[in-house]
Amino acid sequence: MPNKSLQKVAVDATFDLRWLDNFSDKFEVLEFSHSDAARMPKVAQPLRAIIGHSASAPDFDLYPSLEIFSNFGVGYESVDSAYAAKRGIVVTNTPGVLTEETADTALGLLLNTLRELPRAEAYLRAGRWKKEGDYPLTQGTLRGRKAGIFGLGRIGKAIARRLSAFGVPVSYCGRTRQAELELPYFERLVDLASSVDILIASAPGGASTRHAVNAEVLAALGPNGVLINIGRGSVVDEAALISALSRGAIMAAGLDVYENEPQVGPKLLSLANTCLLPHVGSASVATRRSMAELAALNVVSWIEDGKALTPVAETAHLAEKSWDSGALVGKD
Ligand code: A2R
Repeated sequence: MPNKSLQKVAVDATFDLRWLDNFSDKFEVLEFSHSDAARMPKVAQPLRAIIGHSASAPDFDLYPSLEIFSNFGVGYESVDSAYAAKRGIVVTNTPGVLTEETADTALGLLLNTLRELPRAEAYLRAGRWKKEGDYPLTQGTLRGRKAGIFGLGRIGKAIARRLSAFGVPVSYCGRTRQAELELPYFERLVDLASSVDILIASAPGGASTRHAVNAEVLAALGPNGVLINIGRGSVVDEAALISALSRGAIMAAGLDVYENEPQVGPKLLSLANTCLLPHVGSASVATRRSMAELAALNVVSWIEDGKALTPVAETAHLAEKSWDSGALVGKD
């Protein structure tokens, strides 16, 4: 049995340890919140692993012995994985286990936005049905629409499968055409937007997608168009979106993610043609548990077998520990 005091793992306090059977028996677990991360080094050395949500280059530099950063979530743009790669630290994420849940949420959000179902329920609960009569007919409907997906990856494809079952044709935009798919492909987002009346963003965050959905794309989507964002808030230029919604340049928007979470500005909140969710795409007990298990299994597998299970692309070459590396000798 390895010495537990040499198996120090720091875990973000928002991560529910009760989901991880035996995890605390194997490792010395140090819980931290973002505000105490800077104090951690005093107690955390030699730290081997972190399970968390974000890490900058200076964060990584606090921990010279760190071997693995296990990101709780599939999106990892808030982890400086390029710097981690330089330092020889493997970064992992939780792909796959949240795909279907997030796609379900996207379809719910789309229907709620078009058919105003949350507003209709609020109308009933306020006693207005009995007093004022039927809820007004909705301008929005899914019938007769065409959808475009920005970021046709695991989640995007799961959304496309659902849309297909709903009888909605799908096309997509991404950096590369996926030759094995028969769906129409658009290299430019503005061209995708002008050919559909539902635009669904399920692309990752980060510099390469920042404000990809801008005023030009929203204008191309047009006055009958609906925007759904289930990926990352940074992908949409929120000021341009508010302007488009206020002017009727697009019809409506359904958002699960925002530029400055958990702040949602008063302008967005005041617009009647929005359906706003508090980043709940994957937020069921079962799915968060699966994500927690995968995040923890990456750490267990790394420390016990020298293998990271789901490394991110930038650190994929580090996914198998080199046991004869001088830097690692004596750590077990
Ligand atoms: O561009 P491609 O062909 O590599 O396709 C990926 C696309 N994508 C982009 N599209 C346009 N511009 C970019 N700069 C760009 N970077 C990536 O997004 C791929 O089709 C899709 C991402 O798919 P996956 O890697 O399979 O991620 P998954 O599991 O679907 O999650 C998507 C995002 C996460 O990154 C979180 O931000 C959020 O959903 O939960």
